Amino acid sequence: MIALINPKSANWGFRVPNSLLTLGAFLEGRYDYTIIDENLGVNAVNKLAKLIQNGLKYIGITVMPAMQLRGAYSISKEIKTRFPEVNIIWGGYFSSMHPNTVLKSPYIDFVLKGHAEYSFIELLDSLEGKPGAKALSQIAGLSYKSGDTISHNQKAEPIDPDLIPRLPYHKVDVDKYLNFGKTYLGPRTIGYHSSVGCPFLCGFCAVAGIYKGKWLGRSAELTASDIIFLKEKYNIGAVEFHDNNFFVAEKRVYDFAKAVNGLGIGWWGEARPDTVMKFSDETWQMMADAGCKMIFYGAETSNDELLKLMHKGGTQNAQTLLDLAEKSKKYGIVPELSFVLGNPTDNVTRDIETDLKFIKKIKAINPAAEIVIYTYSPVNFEDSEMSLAAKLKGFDYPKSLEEWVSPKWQNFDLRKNPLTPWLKPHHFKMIRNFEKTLNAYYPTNSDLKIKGWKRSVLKLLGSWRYKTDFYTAPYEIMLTQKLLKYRQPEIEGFAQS
Ligand code: B12
Ligand code: SF4
Repeated sequence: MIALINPKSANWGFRVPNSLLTLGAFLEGRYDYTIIDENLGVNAVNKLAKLIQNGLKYIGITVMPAMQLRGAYSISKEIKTRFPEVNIIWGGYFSSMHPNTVLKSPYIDFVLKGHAEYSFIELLDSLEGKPGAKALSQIAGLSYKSGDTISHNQKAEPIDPDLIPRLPYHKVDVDKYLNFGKTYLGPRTIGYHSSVGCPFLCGFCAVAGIYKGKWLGRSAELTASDIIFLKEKYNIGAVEFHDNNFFVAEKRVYDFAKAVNGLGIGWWGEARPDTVMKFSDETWQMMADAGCKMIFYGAETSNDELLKLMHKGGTQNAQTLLDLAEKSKKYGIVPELSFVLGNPTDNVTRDIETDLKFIKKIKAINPAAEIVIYTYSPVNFEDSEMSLAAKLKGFDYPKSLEEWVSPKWQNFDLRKNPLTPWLKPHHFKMIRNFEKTLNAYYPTNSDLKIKGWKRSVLKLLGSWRYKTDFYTAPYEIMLTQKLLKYRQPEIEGFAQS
């Protein structure tokens, strides 16, 4: 028996644990396994302690930064201290980016970096001593330790998504995830992953660091057939495509949209502005007709020079974003534009101010556009100029898991406080005060609780500040935010695309 653990990943929402279901799809018929999801209120340690008494030897934990990392660390620490013979295996983005730091901890035995559909089984076969099993040193993507030495094997290549069988949804209580609440996209929203990687190499993005410009998509036919299955079996009403870049191939998007047109499903995905601006009007129309309600874009900045420093690639520039705002308005597909401010440039204040003005320009063209503002947090992407610039300016990562799970670094992970020495408190205030005013003057459409009079009150409050560019100390807005409990438009956006 193997236990796959999804430590709690957020306070405000969760979706079916696709990372673990994907591993499960390959374990089916080979190893007996169970999925334990702390997002559903289960205490993983208690469950694991019982399973270990009944012979459980292997625990696989999926680890994203922040809250999930904290949970993964405390589960591993408690289990390893009480049951040192159990093997603890970490996978997922955090461990893939920081395998040395993870394995320096006495509580984790193995890290599988990147995609692990096959390597997880190879590791289990090897530990079980199955005939013909590979030696640890031959398993792609594996990092392991012997004594004080940590070894890293060559990288595991992502597999063709068409080879992934339909996920074993029967292993989780799908209804519990679907009943989590109505989203802007519709009722009973499910998360689905239809491609891996991304063809671009943006210097601030964890995806680029892991996939190095590789993208592989599940065919439109298989993707649509899974969605139709989910509609028939679980009556889903909406889909969030969690792909890093769902819209890479126009034909795949068109064919998928055509196949689900008429099902009455709302959907959302992540795209690059320059890619979709090259789509034909026919594709845009098909997307709109088939229920595409909102698209998340990595707008990043209006500074074309900075885009080059970011290695954004493609043909994206400030004009692309203005054209995109216009086009999205025409087809009624809300653009959710994510900006990254506070980059390591020679004039941080000027660059932030320029972007804030630009955001107002976008809103003037398309008031429905949602704006998400992140502050630049370096990712472990050694060959990028941005990472180098960050290091030269005095930034470095924690060297232990204990430090990573401290409140200071948890805020870094959540992009609340990037801890970059060039971003001073006044920069931070400037960004957050603007954001508060913007979200009052234009309350987000995706917050279903803010309707009618609440919207009017907020708009009125934000109005004079927004029109006079005076954002300092917006206490009245902060108080209203507390009273009305409205939120920033960031929940629909998972990644920086
Ligand atoms: C869905 C999602 C979420 C959901 C989680 C939903 C859930 N299950 O409950 C929510 C919304 C909660 C979330 C939150 C956050 N997320 Co998130 N999230 C994603 C997203 C979009 C999809 C993950 C997914 O399901 N992938 C599908 C599966 C099939 O792929 P996979 O996870 O890579 O799994 C494979 C391998 O990694 C490996 N693997 C994974 N787990 C395990 C476990 C074991 C044991 C093994 C052996 C292998 C293994 O094998 C799998 C199959 O090959 C990714 C981006 C992406 N497209 O992957 C970001 C992503 C993982 N998130 C990220 C981040 C930063 C966050 C946040 C910390 C911050 C934020 N502002 O978004 C928050 C944390 C919130 C908190 N309070 O702590 C980053 C991580 C980057 C990094 N530097 O490490 C990503 C990559 C987005 C990005 N591009 O920046 N997220
Ligand atoms: S930021 Fe978006 S486009 Fe750039 S590498 Fe990451 S996922 Fe791809």
